[in-house]
Amino acid sequence: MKSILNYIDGEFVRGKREFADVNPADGSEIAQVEEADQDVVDRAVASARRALHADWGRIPVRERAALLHKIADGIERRFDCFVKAEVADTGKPVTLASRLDVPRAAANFRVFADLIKLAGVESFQTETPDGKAALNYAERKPLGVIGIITPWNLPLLLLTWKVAPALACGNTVVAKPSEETPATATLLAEVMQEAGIPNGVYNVVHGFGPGSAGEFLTQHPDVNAVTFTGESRTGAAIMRTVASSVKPVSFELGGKNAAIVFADCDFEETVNGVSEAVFMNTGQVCLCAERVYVERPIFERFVDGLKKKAEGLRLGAPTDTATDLGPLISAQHRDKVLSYYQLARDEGAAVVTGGGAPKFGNRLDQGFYVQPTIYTGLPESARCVKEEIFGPVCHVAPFDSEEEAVALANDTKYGLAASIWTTNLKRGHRVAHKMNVGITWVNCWFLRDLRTPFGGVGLSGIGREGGIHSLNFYSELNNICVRL
Ligand code: NAD
Ligand code: 6OH
Repeated sequence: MKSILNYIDGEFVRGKREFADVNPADGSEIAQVEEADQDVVDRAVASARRALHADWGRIPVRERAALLHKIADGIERRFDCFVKAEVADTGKPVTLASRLDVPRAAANFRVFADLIKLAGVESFQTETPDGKAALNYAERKPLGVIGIITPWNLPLLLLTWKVAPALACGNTVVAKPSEETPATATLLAEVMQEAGIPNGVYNVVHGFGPGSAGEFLTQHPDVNAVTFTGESRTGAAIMRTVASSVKPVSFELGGKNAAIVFADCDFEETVNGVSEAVFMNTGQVCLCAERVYVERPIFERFVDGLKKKAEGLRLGAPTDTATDLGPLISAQHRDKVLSYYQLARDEGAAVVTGGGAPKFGNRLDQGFYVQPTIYTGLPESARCVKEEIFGPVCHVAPFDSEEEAVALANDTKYGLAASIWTTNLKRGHRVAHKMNVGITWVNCWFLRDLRTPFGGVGLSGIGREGGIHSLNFYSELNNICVRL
């Protein structure tokens, strides 16, 4: 059986305990993962600190950027390996990993390599009371050792989304990938070695959250900042852990995102777009739309169109290029999503399609599949309309006016993303301005430009990453004021 190892100071190291890495498509065991205990995490943090004080923060930006491009080259060279590992760990269709996850991992390194070369700093010429002047300019310094904690839904994409800007800014990192999807973080360590990244710059510790590597890392006194993507509740726990040492945090958390469909939308394009927004990655994307609001004149027709799309999605083996939807990540998550399917019925929903688990009659029956599911008829107060389910499911409700649609979309404690579907661009802009979220798409969804701010309001997160926002989080700015 294959072992997935921690990576510390340029070496692959074991822990004192192991846990199983499971393929969600059939429940089979892929590998044994070496769990990092307190001692292993301490060694990882110490190695990152040594590397910070050695070369990494001081090598010229141009060289650092060139090394980041080499990492991207390495990911591209091992494209098939990364796809295979990601598909086995997550159960996502091979077509999705090839189109989204692995290319984005390489792009994350390329974008931040280029951005750090171009990034300037603020400077101000200040008039002094005696009629003279002073010059203010900010200096960008590494923040230090960054603890990176990431989830299982887009493991490599979300890990590299943080590693790339952190390294670009001269930091060193200790990454703890999700216990469900450990493989690609360790594979990335091999790429780091081949690219010539100095030892200690990129470290990986495997394990769980509380009482394990995640908690050991976030509470470590030598970790200078924590960047986390995952559930809002976990974000709150991490915040409590880092409070006593006042570490800066960047949090990308959950969502209960709305799609607003106006009667004047391009119907076909919108059915396709909303279907993607609800079902991509089996609904396990923080940006997925779980609430769809449709203007009443096209409500029935739209629900029917979305139903046909859902029923046309092929559930199957993730390795099959004909598969549209893979399983959920784990038996536990499957049970959670199925319990929401039951709850929706208990809360009075009408089931448009789905609502259960499929039967394949083969080994996939040991996998964690659920049917793509659409409900209507729930009151806005229903738990299924309020709570993040994180599965291939949405509730569709009608609305009668623009004001009502805005009020419905904003009636949530989350605030990550919204999508608006209309051919009236004036209205598209107007409604977008009223969305209480961090990211609004008009006539598209999950269309990314990595220079743009990315994050959420309310329970959906703290801070923004992307472009200059990432560079600012992963840097300390020292303002220098010189009297002239
Ligand atoms: P999770 O919060 O359960 O786990 C995320 C990571 O945190 C894992 O590595 C886990 O081991 C670690 N962890 C758990 N408890 C911890 C603790 N007390 N201290 C330190 N680390 C701890 O999230 P998940 O189930 O892996 O991912 C799904 C969730 O992530 C959803 O809520 C989804 O919306 C959210 N998400 C948000 C974004 C975003 O950009 N906003 C992106 C992806 C996923
Ligand atoms: C959440 O599941 C998706 C997050 C996506 C990003 O962070 C990104 O940069 O595209």
